[in-house]
Formats: sequence, structure tokens, C-alpha cells
Amino acid sequence: MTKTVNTYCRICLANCGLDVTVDEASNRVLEIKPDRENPYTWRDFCRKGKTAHEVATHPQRITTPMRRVGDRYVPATYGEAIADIAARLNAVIDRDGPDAVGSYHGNPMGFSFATTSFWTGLLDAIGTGNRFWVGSVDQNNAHIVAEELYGSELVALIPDIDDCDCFLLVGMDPAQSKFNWLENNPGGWNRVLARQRAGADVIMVDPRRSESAAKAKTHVAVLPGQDWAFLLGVLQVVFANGWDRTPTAIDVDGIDAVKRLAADADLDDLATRCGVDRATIEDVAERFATARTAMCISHTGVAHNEHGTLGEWLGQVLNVVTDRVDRPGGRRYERGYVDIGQIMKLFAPAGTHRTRLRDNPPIVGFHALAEMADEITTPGPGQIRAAFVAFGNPVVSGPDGAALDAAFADLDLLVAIDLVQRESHRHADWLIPGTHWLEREELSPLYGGLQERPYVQYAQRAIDPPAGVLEEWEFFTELALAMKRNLFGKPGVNAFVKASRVAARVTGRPKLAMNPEWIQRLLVLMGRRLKWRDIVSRPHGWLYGEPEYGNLSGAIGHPDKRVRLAPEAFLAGVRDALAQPVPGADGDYPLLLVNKRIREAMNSWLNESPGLFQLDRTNACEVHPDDAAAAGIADGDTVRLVSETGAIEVRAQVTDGLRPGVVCVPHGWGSRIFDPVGGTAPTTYGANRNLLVGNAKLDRFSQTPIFNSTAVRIEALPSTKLPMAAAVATAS
Ligand SMILES: Nc1nc2c(c(=O)[nH]1)N[C@H]1C(S)=C(S)[C@@H](COP(=O)(O)OP(=O)(O)OC[C@H]3O[C@@H](n4cnc5c(=O)[nH]c(N)nc54)[C@H](O)[C@@H]3O)O[C@H]1N2
Ligand SMILES: Nc1nc2c(c(=O)[nH]1)N[C@H]1C(S)=C(S)[C@@H](COP(=O)(O)OP(=O)(O)OC[C@H]3O[C@@H](n4cnc5c(=O)[nH]c(N)nc54)[C@H](O)[C@@H]3O)O[C@H]1N2
Ligand code: SF4
Ligand SMILES: [Mo]
Repeated sequence: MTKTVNTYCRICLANCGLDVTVDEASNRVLEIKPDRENPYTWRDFCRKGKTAHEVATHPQRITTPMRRVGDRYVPATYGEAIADIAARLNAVIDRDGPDAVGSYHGNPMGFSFATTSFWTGLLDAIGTGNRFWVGSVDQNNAHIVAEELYGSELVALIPDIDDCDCFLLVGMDPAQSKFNWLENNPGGWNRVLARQRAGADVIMVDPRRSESAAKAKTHVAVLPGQDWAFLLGVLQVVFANGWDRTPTAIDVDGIDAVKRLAADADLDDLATRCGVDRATIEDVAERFATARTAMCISHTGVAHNEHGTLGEWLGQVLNVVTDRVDRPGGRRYERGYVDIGQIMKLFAPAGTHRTRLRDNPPIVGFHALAEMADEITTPGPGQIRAAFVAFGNPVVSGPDGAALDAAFADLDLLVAIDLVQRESHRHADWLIPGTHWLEREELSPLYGGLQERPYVQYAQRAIDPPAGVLEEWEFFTELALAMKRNLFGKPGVNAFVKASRVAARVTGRPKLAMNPEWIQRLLVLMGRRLKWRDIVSRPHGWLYGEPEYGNLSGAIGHPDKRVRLAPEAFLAGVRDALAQPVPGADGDYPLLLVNKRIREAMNSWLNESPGLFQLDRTNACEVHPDDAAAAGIADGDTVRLVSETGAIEVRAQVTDGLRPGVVCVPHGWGSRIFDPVGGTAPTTYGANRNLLVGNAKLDRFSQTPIFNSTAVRIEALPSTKLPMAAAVATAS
């Protein structure tokens, strides 16, 4: 017997609606197709979604807790795992205090609100402030700008694509990654291209001629890390020509201050800094400011730089001063169906914890991954001695993976919660099984505010987890109970959980035992917009309203409900950046390394899927012909990339698709995949390019590392020349 389950893909934020055919007897997925009855989200459907079940049946999947014994792992029961971990964590806390327990969680946890809420519950039970997260290698800059401008870290402005006449897209490649970051625009890139065919202007700002840039009307090949200078130049031209307009949907303070900042800069100096000629800056400013409707959006290409926050800020300033905010065809605020402010108060109350060594505050409740290694290895009160890595691969996704790997080896206890043992879990004392999203059902209320059109879908479970495997939230709950520390750090919660379980047993109604659905229902109820049963009764998803404009004002967290466009710290940041010398080639490391994504991989966790990669499973270093010639490198050679922090070997791919002086290596590769059950040798594909990125120099506002303008040099490897020399010798 087969059944069809409608759910959505939880690999990337396109969240494509799916039609999953399951063989019930074997609990196996037979086929995953786009759900064409879904009113909204299926059109981005890609091979990652089509082959998603290959992770659920991964040959190295962990399906029982595994305890480390010497260099091997042996299976254990959950009872044994939880008792041992609880006892060891309590011993660490009793000896060194709660901050001695550290944690990192990665991107896939964001797709499970059930997990996120109980993860917070466990960390609050432990009472640690040493929580690190993936946002610090992703979108923290946008949170910081939102906090300063709108008084709330979680305000995200959603692009209104179908009514937009001019797209200024900075540091994003939606042809590969889809149109999602802190917004979800289903089919967004294809709709941008449709607008372009209908006459709209598309300007892509990227040091590489990405697949998206190649399709855009205009490609501006900015120097890596210098978007702030480009955008400041655009702003200067807009103001100088009087093309700015008074914002109509929001009240704004600080416009004069940004006007002065822009006017004080020298346009030729800015042009030199960003490597874009003056005429292009003037042209872009005119096209953007005089278009009927327009939007500027920046993504990770901007974020992962020393001035990533300033770049994000200036893009938002441009939208505000040309009246593109909360206006049709610009970027609007989507209120969603739950009260995000309430969620923050319940699950992420503003903390006062600061990191011990660098004295940094948390962003959205979490510290920067870049600080984790030092916090583990530097002795003193508050030193981390035990840690969790959940849903993440920080040795590969974060900076200086070698330092973090060494730090993990140094811990008294490392607990990894994942489907598969990857690079970051190498030193784990315990491997705890994860569940695949095809095996979970849940509502993710936070995403309501990220949708281009008001939309909700309850994620259905397609298959059951492997026999005996607990969902992650269940493991977190059991651990807090075993530690005798109250979940969510609130007195009485554990007693309540136990009482609810008794009630469930006595009545024979399992849902009476406390579970994440309680929280999801409560939030929907408190949101007072939708009814739970109306959500769950629509398996194909539900477009429950029309986009609204004008709600941003009400969501502003500043007491006067006014946008603070010119935070003093950002003004000073730009002045500091202008005072720095114009970037030039560094003698030892003359090239700038940037990043890209590819369609077939998701960060570090799909590049081993058999159905995705039939051909070439590796990452390569794109290098301009001039730079290749200077280094004596031919296409296909293996080369060494060297930075101040590390060195890697990759294959060279000579292409004129990037600026001379810029090289590009995709991230997410070079993670070993271990076989703790069978004990066979680990497999690995490609090289971990983040070994080249240091963890000391960060964007000081967002605490994000410099993934996108890392100074490197490229070296030919003698070994790759040998066969050629040998071939010549034989021929003669
Ligand atoms: N140089 C460079 N580095 C980057 C970036 C870049 O652009 N350039 N991008 C950054 C960005 S945007 C991101 S989001 C981060 C990602 O950083 P991370 O989230 O740390 O890394 P991932 O590779 O996504 O690892 C996800 C892990 O979660 C596991 N997993 C997947 N689903 C589940 C599940 O349901 N349950 C459990 N328990 N585990 C699961 C996978 O097996 C995998 O091991 O990388 C960042 N790093
Ligand atoms: N296939 C696939 N899709 C994904 C993901 C994936 O791993 N694989 N990851 C998902 C995640 S977690 C995220 S956060 C999103 C990210 O989505 P995007 O931010 O759109 O990510 P990228 O496709 O890496 O595009 C970044 C672009 O920035 C350019 N760039 C590099 N440095 C600079 C710079 O200094 N300035 C400018 N202006 N541009 C620069 C790069 O050349 C690249 O084309 O994608 C999501 N979608
Ligand atoms: S990975 Fe592919 S199928 Fe899944 S949500 Fe993203 S675009 Fe859609
Ligand atoms: Mo991300």
C-alpha cells in the first residue's frame, strides 16, 4: 500500500510544497514531487528536494545513541546515554558553573520550531550563557541593523517582487540559492526575470559574474567587501540630485545625518574603494531613485565582510530615503499570524550575558561561533568544558575550523545531535541520533513573518523515524529531567511535565503529555489571526490573506515608533572605514577569496547524496586567467591556497567570470563523513575553504567572520607539473 503525504521541504527557506509517495509497509519514500496543488511554494522545487529521502536512508545514519570507547563507538540505549550525559553535565556545572557548558546549533534547527523551543528550554535549564549559533556566520548583520533602525532584532522587510520596476540585488545569487535569506519569495528569481522581460531593471552587484548576474540587465562587479562604499556613493548621487523622497509609510529620524555622511565622502575615492567607476555609480543611482518602484536587497555576499553591517545598513537607508519601505513594489513588513514580540519574550528574553574573553553581547540571544574555540581552550573561570553540537557542522561552516576542531578534542564531554557523524562530531563522546524532517510534523510560526504573501502550512510527517529514535525535543526534555534542572529554567516545569505524562497514561490520550504542539497552538491563539484547525485542515498550505502595507510603523520597537535611520555607531563606522587606506594588493596574500553556493549542495550536508552528484563531487577554485598566468597555473591543476590562517589544496578552474584579483571557492566541502557503526574509513569530498578564514577579525557589529574578502595567495603545486614534464620527456 502506498500513501501520498503533502508537506513542505525543510532544506532551504524556499520551503517547496511536496507530494511525497510512501510505501507504508516498508516506511520508505518512493518518490518526492512538487505539490502542484500547493497555492504558493512548489515552483522552486529542485533536485535536493527530490532526493531528500536519501539522507533518511543514509548508509552512515546514526539510529541509536553511540558511546565513544577509545577510538570506537558502541551502541547504547537512550537510558544509558541520558544518565551518563546528565551526570557528567551536572558534575561540570557543580564544579565550574553553568557557563562551563557550551552549545552550538546550526541552520537546519531553524526549520523546526518544536526543536528550537525545547533547545532553548534545555539551555535555560542548564543556565548557560555560552550559546553559540549559526546566525553569526549568516545573517546577524541584518538583525543588528533591524535592532538599531526598527528597535527589534527580528523585523525583516519582505520584497514585493511582482510590482517592482528596479531591483538592486547585492551579494546574492538566487539562480543557485533561490530567493531566500531573511525572507521567503517562492519562485522569486523567475519572477524577477519575468519583471525584467516586462521592462523592469535588474542590477546585480557581485564580484563574480554569477549565474544570476549573467542574466541581469546590468552586472556591477564590485570589489569584495566594498559594498558599503558603492552604496554610499549611490546615496551621495541620489541626494546631490535631489532624487530622495520623504518616506510616506514611516516616520524617520536621522535623514539629515545620513545626507551629511554621504555628502562628506568623495565620490572618486568611493569609486576607487569599491572598484566601480563613477559613471556606473551615477547611472545606478539614477535608475534606482527615479524608477516608479524599486528595492535594494543584500544577502550573504555583503554580510560576510568586515563592513557587512554597514553594507546592509546603507542598502536599507537607500530604500528609506527613496520611499521604498512598506510601499508596493518595495519592501514591506509582514505581520504573520503570531506575535513575534511575544515569542521573543517567551523564548529569547534579552540576555545580559557577555562573552568572557572578548566581552561581546549576544545577538538574538546567541554568541558568535568565531569565539567558541577560544572560550573552550582558554583556562579560567567560565571556561567551557562540555559542549553540544546540534544540527550543525561548525568546523566546516565557521571560521578557523582547525582551531575549533582542536578545541573540541580538548573538551571533557562533547555531545553531537545529528543524522550522520560529520567533521564537527569527530571528537564526540556521545552521538545522539537526529530525526529527518520527513519524519517530523510541526508548525513553524516564526516563518509567518518571512513570507512574501501571508501563507501558512503545517508540515506533515511522511515517514516514521527509525525504530526507537526520539525526536530531538524529546531527548532535550529527558535530559533536563534527568539532570533535575527545570526545563526553560522555570520552577515547577519538570513536575508539570511529569504530571502531564501521568494524565496521558491514565486517560490513554498521548497528546495530554506536554509536547511542542502545546506551544505552537498557544502562539496561534495569542496571535488572534488564524485558527489552529483552519491551519491543520489545509494540507497543501494556505494563502490566508493579501499582502498589507503600512504595518511596519506599529511593529517598531522604539517607544516613539520612529525609525532611527542614523545610529551614531554606524555613522562612526563609516567614517572609520573612510579613514582606512584604500584597499590594495597585500604583498603576501594579493588575492581576495569569495564564496558561492551551488544548486546541488546545502551548506555542508548534501554533497554526498548519491542522487545529487553523478559527476564531479568536489569544489574548485575559480581563478581569473591573468592571475592563473601570473602563478603559472593551468585549468584543472591542483593548486594550494594559502592565507594567514591556513592552507588548502583544490583544483583550479580558470574563468574570466570574476574580477582579476578575486578567487572563489564554494564553502561546505571537505567535511569527513564517518562510519561510527561499521567503522569503515571516512569519506570526504572537496576541501574545507573556511580553514583559510581567521576567527579573530570580525565585523565588529555583527560578529561575523570575513568569509568574502579573505586575503590569500595561490601557488602552483610542483606535483601537478610532474606528469606534464614526464609526458614531454617520454614524447621526445
Ligand atoms: N565561507 C562561507 N561559510 C559559510 C557560508 C558562506 O556563504 N560562506 N554560509 C554560512 C551560512 S549562510 C550558513 S546557514 C552556515 C551553515 O552552517 P551549519 O548549520 O553549521 O552547517 P550545515 O552544513 O548546514 O550543517 C547542518 C548539519 O545538520 C545536520 N542535520 C540536517 N538536518 C537535521 C535534522 O533534522 N536533525 C538533526 N539533528 N541534524 C540535522 C546535517 O547532517 C549537518 O551535519 O554556513 C555558513 N558558512
Ligand atoms: N543550493 C543551495 N541553496 C541555498 C543554500 C545552499 O547551501 N545551497 N543555502 C541557503 C542558505 S543557508 C542561505 S543563507 C542562502 C544564501 O543565499 P545567497 O546570499 O543568495 O547566497 P549565494 O548564492 O552564496 O550568493 C552570494 C553571492 O555573493 C557574491 N559575493 C561574494 N562576496 C561578495 C561581496 O563582497 N560583495 C558582493 N556584493 N557580493 C559578493 C558571491 O559571488 C555570490 O554570487 O541560500 C540558501 N539556499
Ligand atoms: S532545497 Fe530545493 S526543493 Fe527544497 S525547499 Fe529548497 S528549492 Fe525547494
Ligand atoms: Mo544560511
